[in-house]
Amino acid sequence: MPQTQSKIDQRDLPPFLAACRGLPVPHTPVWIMRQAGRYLPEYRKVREKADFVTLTRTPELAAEVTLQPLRRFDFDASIIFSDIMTPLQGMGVALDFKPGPVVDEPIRTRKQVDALRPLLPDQDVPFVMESIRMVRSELPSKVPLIGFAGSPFTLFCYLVAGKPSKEFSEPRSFLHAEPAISALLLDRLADAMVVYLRAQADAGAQALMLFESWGGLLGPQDYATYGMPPVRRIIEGLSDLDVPLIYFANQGGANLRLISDLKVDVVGLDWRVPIEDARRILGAGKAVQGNLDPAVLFAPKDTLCRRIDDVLADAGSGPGHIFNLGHGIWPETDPDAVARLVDHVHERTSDSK
Ligand code: 1CP
Repeated sequence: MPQTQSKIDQRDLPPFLAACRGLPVPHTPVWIMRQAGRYLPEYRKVREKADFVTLTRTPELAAEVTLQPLRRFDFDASIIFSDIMTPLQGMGVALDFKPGPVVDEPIRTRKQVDALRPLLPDQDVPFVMESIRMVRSELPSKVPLIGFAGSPFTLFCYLVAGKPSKEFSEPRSFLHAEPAISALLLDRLADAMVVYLRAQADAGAQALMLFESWGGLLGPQDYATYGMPPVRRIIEGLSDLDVPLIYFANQGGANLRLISDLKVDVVGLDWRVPIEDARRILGAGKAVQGNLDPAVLFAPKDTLCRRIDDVLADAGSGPGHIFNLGHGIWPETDPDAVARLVDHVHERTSDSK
């Protein structure tokens, strides 16, 4: 009896949530990172009237831009419109978006770490939870909503460097010059992200994603020492929640063996990693998400479809693959290419799994 019951429950799961759990799906679910954004004319129109921070802090506007791509494309998931740096503003960090995050006073001292307030999501960033509730009330049940946060090391990069960078040399040297202050800051960030992600799940987020956007800058030894422990702390802090956790390991190919130890449901991959290799290293217990190079969306239709087929072939015929780009979509992308991508993934994989 309980077995029959669980079969029915599983069949009713939206494809995205089924894939997160490694369960069979009617088609490979697809969504794309930064699916709400500047490549959409309707997003640019909203941005003419409101700056980015106003967008994130006004639930009606955040909900509107979250839903915009869902009106155009048959995506299998949505992601709440916000930013990884938004909760840090709630902890007392003064920053602006130009358009990347720029911190008024980069963190370099113990005193600055001590001055960070513990995050109280309902008090500090209530608009995020309100946006989640609004989006949930409008989304069809087959399209789950993803809540998200930055990984501690990725947030650390912006806090210590104070601005976007390709190499993040200050944060990386700071790890070695000031290991104790670094570890303290990383732990503080982990604790804040636990309460932040829990609050998003309580408000209705059906999956949680952790963006390790800059973890790939760390070699395995430093990733194991500085990158992983605060991620483990977050995973443990969320372990009682029945919400799948996605870990986007940007440029994480060299660290996959270590990542295989993390108790996450899904690992997001960039295009530099063959999915087949990643699956072998990660083991059967984890689903994967990715990993078309966003540049390929600029190819002619036939090539785009062929390259999508290559990603699907790389992912193999087993369950537990969510189609996505290997990183965020570029603002110059033609929205028609996105429509083609979504439709092609669905057509190619319908009832084949
Ligand atoms: O002018 C604008 O419109 C602001 C540009 C912008 C946008 C649209 C920023 C500033 N953030 C966002 C939204 C955003 N950021 C989302 C929205 C939801 C969706 O995907 O549709 C998400 C998930 C993020 C997360 C984020 N912010 C990450 C992790 C994902 C990734 O790209 O690796 C990172 C690294 C950031 C920092 C950030 N915020 C904004 C920018 C331009 C950046 C990148 C800066 C850099 O290059 O280092």
